[in-house]
Formats: sequence, structure tokens, C-alpha cells
Amino acid sequence: MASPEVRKAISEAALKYVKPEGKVFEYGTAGFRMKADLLNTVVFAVGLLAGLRSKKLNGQWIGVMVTASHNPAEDNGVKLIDPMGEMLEAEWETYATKLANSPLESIGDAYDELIKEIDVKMDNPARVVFARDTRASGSRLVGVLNAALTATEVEFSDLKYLTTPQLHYVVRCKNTLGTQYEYGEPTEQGYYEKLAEAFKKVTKGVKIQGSLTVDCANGVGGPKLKELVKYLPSAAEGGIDIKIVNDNVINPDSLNFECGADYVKTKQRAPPSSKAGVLDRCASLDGDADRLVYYFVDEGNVFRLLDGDRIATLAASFIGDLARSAGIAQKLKIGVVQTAYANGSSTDYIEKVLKLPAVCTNTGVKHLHHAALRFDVGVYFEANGHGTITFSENALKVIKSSEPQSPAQQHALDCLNGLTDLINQAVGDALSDMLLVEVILAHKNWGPKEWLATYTDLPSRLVRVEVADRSIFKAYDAERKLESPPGLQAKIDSLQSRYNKGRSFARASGTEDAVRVYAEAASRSEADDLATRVANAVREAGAVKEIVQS
Ligand code: NG1
Ligand code: ZN
Repeated sequence: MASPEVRKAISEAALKYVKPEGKVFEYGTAGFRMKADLLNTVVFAVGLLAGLRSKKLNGQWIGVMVTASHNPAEDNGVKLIDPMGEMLEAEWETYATKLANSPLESIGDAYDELIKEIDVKMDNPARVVFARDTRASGSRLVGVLNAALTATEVEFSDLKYLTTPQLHYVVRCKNTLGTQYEYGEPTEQGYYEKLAEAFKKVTKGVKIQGSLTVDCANGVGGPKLKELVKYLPSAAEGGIDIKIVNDNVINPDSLNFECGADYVKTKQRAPPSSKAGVLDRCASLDGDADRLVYYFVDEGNVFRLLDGDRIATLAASFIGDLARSAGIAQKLKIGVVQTAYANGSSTDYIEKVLKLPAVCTNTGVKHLHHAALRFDVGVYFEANGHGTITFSENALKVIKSSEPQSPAQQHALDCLNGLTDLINQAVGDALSDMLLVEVILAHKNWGPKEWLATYTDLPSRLVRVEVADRSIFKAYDAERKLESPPGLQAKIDSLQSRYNKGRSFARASGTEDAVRVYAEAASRSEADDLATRVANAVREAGAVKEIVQS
């Protein structure tokens, strides 16, 4: 039980907020995310829970990130980060949901009930570190977080503005400091130094050609990339010639507006502001810099997207080659983890050309991350550009302790070693992923055209369908099939069988009030047609249910 002082402080602090009437909150794949003005009481609840999570884990640091990623400027969100920089353990998502929905008048009781249910030792210390993206509502929400942590006597550190992956990095560093798993200096500067050091190691002997234009979605990635550039070698010294665009964090409305990774991926076009020339490498981050996509304009003036699937295949092929050159391929189990949104051609390429296992999981990086941990080297990316690579303890041991038999083996081992530092193993990180792509392209001596030539994407279409109640859409088989509403899956199966290389599925979004329909097929018109037909079937099934319910 909380002490009477803490109970009193919670009640007094909670009085300042008003819970939006009739709104049910749910901790989803991206934490809580919605219109920023609805979030006060949710953030308050998350603050209370963060302290409990830390106490439960004997005072390890827990992270709280205030961001709504690629959502519009008027939204915001909040999510918890576990000690190793990973997403919050699934069981605790239900506690977060419970606390966020508890009436304010009795939030102290709900807090005490949770302490009992989770069996938290209240004498343990509690430590929380938090940060936010550049949204205007962030400072108010951080104030709410501060109030919850103060009321519950939690030690906390406010790191102001950070990218989401930077906070994940700091959390992992803080909790591994002084142990054999030490991950780096637990500061923003430590993050830049670690990346820059690793970048120098892996670019030894290679030259990075041309320039890279980075669209920062007018989010926190802009100022942070500018900072990172200060630590990297200049183009003249063998570094990357980085041109930063869409880095306006002064006008809050410009965030993610007609720019950023989500815009580029979903619209399949460059931001209208783009001035890139033919074959220029371009990249887009999202609003909190955990997603990355590349693109370019080819000689025929056609826009070409290089999405998360492309980054995954590029990285898997490079690491596979390095492991072979280093003579350690037999000792490392390398695998790629994707979701159902991965283009079918990328999966074929992984299995048939790279000859690596490809695993499909539910949407949401936490699912991919866990599946990746089953490999020695687990490459995981969502098609939208969110992902990273994990190295098992065995992989690190093999890479660090193998005796090279030749200069070529030495070079490959050094490069692999550098990669384990360059890659943010806690979470998908657009800045780290960007350096990784640049390094690989330089090693392979490839421009974006050669990268694109590895395989040909099947034309695909993603449609958002609004239905009365998305919760009736229940999926299974890594969300590739629907068990409810009844009859819908059979309809989708029958539709997709009519198209050459047709594949389609529908699932309820975890972050928006909608059902998403994905379709791919051998030609653009077939993919569009299949998507339209499946979307109609979803709309009908949703509407039928609505009538049944009323
Ligand atoms: P939902 O809304 O559940 O489809 C979206 C993305 C996920 C993931 C989460 C979290 C797609 C199709 N879906 O989830 O991949 O990134 O947001 O941000 O891109
Ligand atoms: Zn994001």
C-alpha cells in the first residue's frame, strides 16, 4: 500500500485534471496515442505506473517518452520503456490500461489495488527518466508527468527533447552502467560519440559517394541529426555529405505535414518540397526519428521507394557476406523478421536469393523484436521503415573472440564488431539505421539504383477503412487471416485467388480507429482492384455487424 502521505499527494495532484467523458483508453502497440488535449489524465496514470514498474524491478530506470511519432501535430502520446531499452512488457500494458481508465476520484484506490495485484515492494527505490518530441503540447504533458512522479516520491530525470530511440538508448545505458553488459554513456552526447566512433570503424577503407538529403519531418530528428553530424567525419574526411531538409521545429503545425517517412511510404511519393536531382540519395525520418525510408528519382523521372523491406534485405545480405568473409558463418544463425505488410518479393528474395529464414509476426515492433532475439543476428524491419538488428550473446562472443586467419578475415571481423556498436540494438532508430545504410552502400559501391535492382517490388496498395466497430475484426496467423466477422476471410481468399500473385489481408489497426486492407498483385491495376474489392467486403462485413448489434 502507498503511504498516507503519498495517497494524499496523488489525490491532490489528480484534482487538477479532468478525465474526458466517455473515452476508453487502451495501451496499444504505440502506447497511448490520441488528440493531445485528451491526454492529461492518461499521462498522470503513466507517471504513477512508471514508478511502480521501477520499484517492481528493484529501482532500475524506466523510460517515459512523450510523442505521437508520425501522427499530425495536434496529437500526442506516451509510452513506457523497459530497463533494457525495450518496449513495456505486455502484461503491464493491461495495468497501464486499467490505471488510465480509473476515475480520478478513486485513482489512489486503483493505485493501491495495482500495488497489491502486482506485488510491488514499496520500500524499493523508483527511478524514471523521460523525454519528449517537439510537439507544442509536450511541455504541458511533461508537467503532468512531473506531478505524478513528484506525488509518488519517484527520483526522476527530465532529458527535455530527444528522439524516441535516444531515450531507449539512455535507459539501457543507465541500467547496464558498471555491469558486463555496459552499453555506453547514458547521455545524449554518449549516444553521438558511440555512433560516430562505430561509424569511423566500419567506414575504414571505403568511400561514401555523393550526398544524402535527409527529410526530418520537421520533428525532433532535425536538431538531433544536426548534432550528430558534428561528431561524424566531414565529407572531405571520408564521411557523408548530409543535407538536412524539413527541419523546421519552430512552426509546430509543420510536423509530419507533407513530409516525413510516413508521408513518403503511404503516398509513395517524395515530399512536395523535395528538390532532389536524378539518382540523388534521399531519406525521410518520422516525427520522433524511429522510422526511416530511402527514395530517389530515377533516370525516367520516376519516384522509387526503398522502404523498410529494402533496408532489411540490404542489411541481411551485408551481414551474411561479412560472416562468410570472417569465416564465422557456420556459428551464426542469421534470420529476418517481417510483418504481413512486407512486400512478397522481399520475402522471396530473403528465402531464395539470400537463403535466409524469413519469419512473419504480428504488426508492432515489439513482436518483431522478440522474434529477432531467437536468432544470433536478427534483422527486423516493418515495411514502414521501423526496425533494427539484434545480436545474441553468442553472436557477440563469436564476433569478438574469433581469431582471424587472414587480413580479409580481420577486416570482416573488425567491420562486424563496428556494426554491433553502430546499430541501436534496443530499438529501431532512424539515425543509426541511416548510418548503417550509408556504410553498406559504400562497402558495396552501390548507388540507390543498384540497391533497387536487387529485386522488383510487387505493386501494392494500403487502404484505410472506417467501420462501426473495429474490435469485431479478429485476426490470426500473424494477422494474415481473419476469424471474425464470419465469412469475411473466405471472401478475401476467393478474391485474391483471382489475381496473378494476388495477396490480400485485413486487420484492425492498433493505433487508429480503422481497419487496414493490404493488397499486392503482379500489376498495379490488379493490386488496386484487389484492394478496392477487399475494402468493400470489409465495409460490408463491418456494416452488417453494426445492424446486428443495434
Ligand atoms: P497499426 O495502426 O496497428 O497498423 C501502425 C503501423 C505499425 C506500427 C504502429 C506503431 C502500418 C501498416 N502499421 O500500426 O507498423 O508502426 O503503427 O507506430 O504501418
Ligand atoms: Zn516514430
